[in-house]
Amino acid sequence: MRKLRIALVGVLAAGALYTVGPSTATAAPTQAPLGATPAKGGSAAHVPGGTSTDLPLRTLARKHGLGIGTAIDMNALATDAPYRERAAREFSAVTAENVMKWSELEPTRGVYNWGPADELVEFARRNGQQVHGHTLLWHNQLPAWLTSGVADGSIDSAELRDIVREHVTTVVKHFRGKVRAWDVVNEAFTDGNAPVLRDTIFRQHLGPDYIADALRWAHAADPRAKLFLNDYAIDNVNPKSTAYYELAKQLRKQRVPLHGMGFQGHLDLQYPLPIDAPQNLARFDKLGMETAFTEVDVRFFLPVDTYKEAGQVGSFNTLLSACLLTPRCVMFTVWGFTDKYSWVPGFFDGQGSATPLDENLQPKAAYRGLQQVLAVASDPNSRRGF
Ligand code: 9MR
Repeated sequence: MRKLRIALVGVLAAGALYTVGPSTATAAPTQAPLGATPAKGGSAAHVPGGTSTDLPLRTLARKHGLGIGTAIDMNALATDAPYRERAAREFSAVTAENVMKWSELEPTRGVYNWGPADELVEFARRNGQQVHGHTLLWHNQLPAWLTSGVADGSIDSAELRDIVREHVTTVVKHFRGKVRAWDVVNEAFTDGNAPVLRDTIFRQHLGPDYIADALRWAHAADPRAKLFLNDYAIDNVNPKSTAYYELAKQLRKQRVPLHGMGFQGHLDLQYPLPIDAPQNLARFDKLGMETAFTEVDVRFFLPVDTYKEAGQVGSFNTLLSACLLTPRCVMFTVWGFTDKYSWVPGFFDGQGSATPLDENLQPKAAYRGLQQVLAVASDPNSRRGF
């Protein structure tokens, strides 16, 4: 078997060795198996002669008090038994990739379709997983009755406010006690060097305070749920992440119930590695907030080669390491765990291979890298409370 060992340096564990190349579940271990010291309370003990795949990510993450999550595609969960088994085995948290979005939950005004989301919650319960709720307010995947009603003026600003309050309240109450945390507002800011609140129907008709209002409504509906804002391209310290930092500071000063900041982490090898993610997360942590990577994947232009694979290992682990370095970084979630169902090829022409497992659900170098960092990290932040 072709094997190439590459030393990755930099922000990653300096000098750590990554085995890069085709990997199979039966490959002979090239070094002592990971997690030779079983995680405290861990059930998956070291298997003599076994490979690193014998220790699922959720087991390795337990000693850090860190939730390891994935987005779940409900069609795949319904039809693909190996997908279901992997999802249960590897992850301690799940996020609905689509079925908790407004267009899915309320396709017809006043008629809620809870079925698929309830199935996910039940799957999580059976497998001892937490549910990360995604998402209450987003300018995408809104129901057509809502967007067309606002557009043609049949829903005016006062009515929209009532509808939004009702939606937030109904959804959060429905899942009360079953959803650990909510992405209350998703992708509220514009991109670029001078981010402002996006010109969504919420911003237009409810005013800039719609974020504070939504947080208060969600908190009233489930006082125990952790309430997050969530966005992409904010992994580094940059104008957009700073806009969130300023907003979070202000909201918390006003005692608005904002508890967490979600960093999506959709990375692309053609852009710089977000190496100041630790400093970025630290400033939110200092505000007393939880942080989380909520939608991590690492895309690149196909075909796959060894260098891109190595770059992908580094990208995943830059974010994972930033999370481990942050006392209240509670969760590291991938946006799909297998290339079989990833959203990436459908959205970015020519790109793909963005998740830790290949299309046959076999571990890639990226998966091995996550295992290694979880196994070797000496982490003083094990009381994250996930
Ligand atoms: O992965 C989701 C894909 O299946 C949907 O078609 C798409 C619709 O906009 O949303 C994707 O998930 C997005 C997430 O909800 C918010 N952050 C960006 C994600 C990728 O687009």
